[in-house]
Formats: sequence, structure tokens, C-alpha cells
Amino acid sequence: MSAPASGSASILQTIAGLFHPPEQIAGIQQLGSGNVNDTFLVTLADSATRQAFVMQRLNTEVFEQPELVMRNLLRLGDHVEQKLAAQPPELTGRRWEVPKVLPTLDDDGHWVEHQGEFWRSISYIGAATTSDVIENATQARELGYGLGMFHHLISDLPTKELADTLENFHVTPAYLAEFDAVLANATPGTDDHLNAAVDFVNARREGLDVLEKACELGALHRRPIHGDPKINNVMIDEDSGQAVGLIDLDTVKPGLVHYDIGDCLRSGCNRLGEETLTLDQVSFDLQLCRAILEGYLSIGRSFLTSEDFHYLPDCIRLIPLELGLRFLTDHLNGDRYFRTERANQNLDRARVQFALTESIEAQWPAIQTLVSELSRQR
Ligand code: GN1
Ligand code: MG
Repeated sequence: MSAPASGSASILQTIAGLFHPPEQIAGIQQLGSGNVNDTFLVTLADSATRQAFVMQRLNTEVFEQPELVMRNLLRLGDHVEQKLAAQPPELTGRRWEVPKVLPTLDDDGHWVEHQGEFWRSISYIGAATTSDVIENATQARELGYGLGMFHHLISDLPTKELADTLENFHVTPAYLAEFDAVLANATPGTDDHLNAAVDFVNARREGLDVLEKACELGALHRRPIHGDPKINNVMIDEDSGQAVGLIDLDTVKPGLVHYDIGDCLRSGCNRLGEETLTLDQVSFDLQLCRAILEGYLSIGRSFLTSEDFHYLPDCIRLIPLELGLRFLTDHLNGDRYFRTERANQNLDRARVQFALTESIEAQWPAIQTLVSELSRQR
């Protein structure tokens, strides 16, 4: 198929037509609110088999080796498909779906490189939705359950079979080093919010290596993880309200389950969501935290060690602090990593994560009590 003359709509049509017969494509629209890749929903006129699929342009500035991302996705898909075929008892009476990589029409490949862009398609999970902001404790429990089930299903996928597609992802000391390098080159700011955010990080340099150190000491071990299990990556069945699967699998790679648990909690326990501008009202909701952890542990209890429990409070504090640091660094660096729609958006996002971190610090004894109470229920 030849390249389109011009215009993004025709490019979308062209690319979609490489994954599905063009005459059956009814529409293409933007999907979701991701900060890194571009995602589109392709609806089909022919409803006999699939009604829609998801098409994505991978951000190759972030994922420098997209072929490895695809290899991981395919490996993960095979593994989980086999597990599901054996009908795991934990899923009895539950729906569980895994987004599948779709082949291209012509040569049975799984992606398209077009004018320097990398495109792939995956199956669409119907009758399920995601939300950017938590709605209630039932949803929180399902969020936790979804992550626990995801971890369970990939727990026996050998890490050596997954490529490291994003070096130092969630390695907080590496983000701190990047922050320092960017800050050293930044012109001194006169913005009070920016200066306060920099001060916030400077006051918290100690202990940012807590999880990596635990890993070096052998207390924690790398396993396959999702990498990005925030609230809008957990699909909830429209009828039952149950979690039916995790999407956005590009960051599946070896890591610590603590990165995932911390990320799920920082996202699920912030009732205002990560784009809020009412900073003074941002707080970490401990009731939601309990609900998410209970949901997670209904599955995760079987594979978490007492060392894993020991480091749970640390990851609850570390991951929002780390994300704030990542947003702040990107702001100082000219917004090259996280997509923005307005000036100072990454600074504001950083401030939200720092407000969440502060709220976590203020509730530290209660968080420790909660985790030790939950760990005793083993
Ligand atoms: C990015 O693209 P998206 O929205 O799924 C980021 C995550 C952050 C998240 C914050 C590969 O995820 O680590 O937690 O933004 N993904 C990557 O919204 O860096
Ligand atoms: Mg993502």
C-alpha cells in the first residue's frame, strides 16, 4: 500500500488498512488519556467477528527498541493464554481478558513502520471501561484484585524471557541523577511553585534508594511486572463492576511488584486524580488504600513474602514521590517525555504527586499499622 498524500486522518486510515480490510473500517477516533503513546479506536462496519480494535503509535523517543516491546507483548500473551486455558480456580465465575497483539494483513508481522513511525494494533476489550478517577471502595477493591490477578498470571513467566525495554524504569535513584543533571543546566527559576518543588525533592534525597537497596541485599526480587497499573489501565466490566483485565502492557518487564503496588495506590487513592488543580485538597485516602490492598491480597497473599510486606509502606510513599520527580524533571527539561497540552502542566502534575507524598507522610503511622494488620491476616 502506498503512503497517503498528507494529513493525519489519511495516515490513520492507511495504517488501519494494513491491519484490517480498509473497506470494513467505519471510523477512527482518539482513545484514552495516555501521556506517552497515541491511541486510537478503530471501529468496524462488519460486526460479525470483531467490532473494533485499538491502534497505537508507539512513542519511540521513550521506547527506543519497539521491537522488544512487541516481543514482550507476544511472550506475555502466549503465557497468559496458556494459563487461562487451564482455567485457574481463582478466576472461577469471573471474566478475564488479555489484549492480544493483532497481525498485519500482508505478511503476518505484528507492526508497521511508516515514515519513521511505529504502529501496532491490539484487540479491544468490549463491555468494559476505565476511569481516570476512583469512584468508590468497591472499584478500589477491584483495582487491587485486578493487579493481584495480573501478577499471579505472570508470576511464573521467567524474567529472562522478557527484555528490559525501558532501562531504569522505576529505579528512583536513576531519576534523581537525571533530575540533578537537568537542574544543573536549567536557568535559575523565579517561579515560586517551581522553587518549592525543587526544595521538596531536595528535602527528600535520603532513602530514595530504599527498594533498590533491598533488591541488592536480596530481600526483594525482580519478577515480571506491569509497570504502569494506574487506575485507567484497569478495565472494569460495565455490568458486574468487576476488574476484567489490565491494558497498556508496554512496560511489562522485570521489576519489583512494589513498583506496581505503589503506582496502583498513588493513582487509586487520590480521589481528585493526577490532573487536578486544587492542590490544597489532594490527599491520600486511607480507606481506599485498605480496599485496594485487600483486593490485591485476596490473590497476592499467596505469593508475597514477609519481606515483601515489610517494604509495602516504603513503596506507597516512594512511587508518588518518584512520579513527581519525573514530572518535575520533564518540566525543567522542556516537556520532552510526558505529553502536555499547556505550559506548566508537568510542574502542576509534579505538585499533585508531591501533595500526595506529603499526605502519605502525614499518615505514616496509620499506613504502617494498616500494612502490619493486613500482613498478620496471612
Ligand atoms: C505514563 O502513558 P501513560 O499515561 O500510560 C508513564 C507512567 C506514569 C504515567 C503517569 C512509559 O503512562 O510511568 O505513571 O504516565 N509511562 C511511561 O500518568 O513512562
Ligand atoms: Mg502506559
